[in-house]
Amino acid sequence: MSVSLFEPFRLGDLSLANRIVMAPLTRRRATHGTNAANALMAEHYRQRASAGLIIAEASQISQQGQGYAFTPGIYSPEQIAGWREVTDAVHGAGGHIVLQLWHVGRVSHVSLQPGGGAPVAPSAIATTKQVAIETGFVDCSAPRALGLDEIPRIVDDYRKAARNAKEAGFDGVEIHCANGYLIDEFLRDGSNERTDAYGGAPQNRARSGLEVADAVLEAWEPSRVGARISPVSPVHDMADSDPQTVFGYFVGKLAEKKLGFLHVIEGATQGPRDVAPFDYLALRKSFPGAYIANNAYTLELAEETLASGRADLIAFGRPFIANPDLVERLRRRSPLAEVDRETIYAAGARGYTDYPTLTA
Ligand code: 8OZ
Repeated sequence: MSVSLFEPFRLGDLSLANRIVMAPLTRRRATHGTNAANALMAEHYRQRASAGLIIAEASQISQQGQGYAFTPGIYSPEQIAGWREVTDAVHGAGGHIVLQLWHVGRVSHVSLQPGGGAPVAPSAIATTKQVAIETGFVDCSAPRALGLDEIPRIVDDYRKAARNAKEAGFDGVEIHCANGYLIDEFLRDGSNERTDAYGGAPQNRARSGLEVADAVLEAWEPSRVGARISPVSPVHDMADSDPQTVFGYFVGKLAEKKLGFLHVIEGATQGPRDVAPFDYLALRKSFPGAYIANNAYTLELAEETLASGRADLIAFGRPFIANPDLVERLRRRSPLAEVDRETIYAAGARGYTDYPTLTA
């Protein structure tokens, strides 16, 4: 039985208008000083509300969880109020929107950290990659290894952030377990050399992510909670000796907790899909919730993937930047507008809310 991208999909008790998901896209448009979402962001998301589901950009759960200037947070009253404007705008346009909960781990810089301290990570292993602070790109600062007593405090930050997302009017949350940020750093053995209950065997490396899931599930029905993973992505110097085993274990446990969706970056983040062999279908089969496939999907590959039953929903990231009406353009098989790379992470409306629709 063949399904189309443009057919509705039932995600728990939510009725999504189609199977097209807007992937989370970091755009660094939060209000300077408060890192709160704002009217400009509300307009950006409102323009894209024809997606079946919007996964709003990664949002730090605490100041410690921030790694780039001007990304939005979800831990202060101003930030909750800012996101409320966004969720109202999307709901007013008939869309659905969940928030991605983010702790960057070692991908940060001392200037963004509380008291100018070192970023935190499972182990004191630095990434050679850069982050953007207020003044431009800089090398990530060397991280320090988290003490055992600090992990419950971070889990608690996720618990509060999950509650805040509910207060802000989101339809659910996605736990960011991908791209070399904190939970991913625990999962993969290239960044986790701990010898305590949070390192070593896959069961231990998955522990912090599973504790976070439990905390988030105190605020949300499982059907409204998802997780995003990138099992073989080398982004931020990430590596694992046996990704199939550790991600197989992690996803199996998320399935036991009845999470509503699993969102998988297949291949390299912002890169090729075939970077390393991995059996994504095995993950899909072990997870009874919705499988959202992501990374460089074309219309053709998306249709073929849905038709073959390898995914329930397809997440498009970069195409949504320049095509607010991506759903309509795909439906009409119209050419897609090109992204202006200069304004992806810039400030203001240019390259953010000024991309026209087909009919404009
Ligand atoms: C691009 C720039 C900064 C952050 C991710 C949150 O890759 C991000 C991100 C992407 O998940």
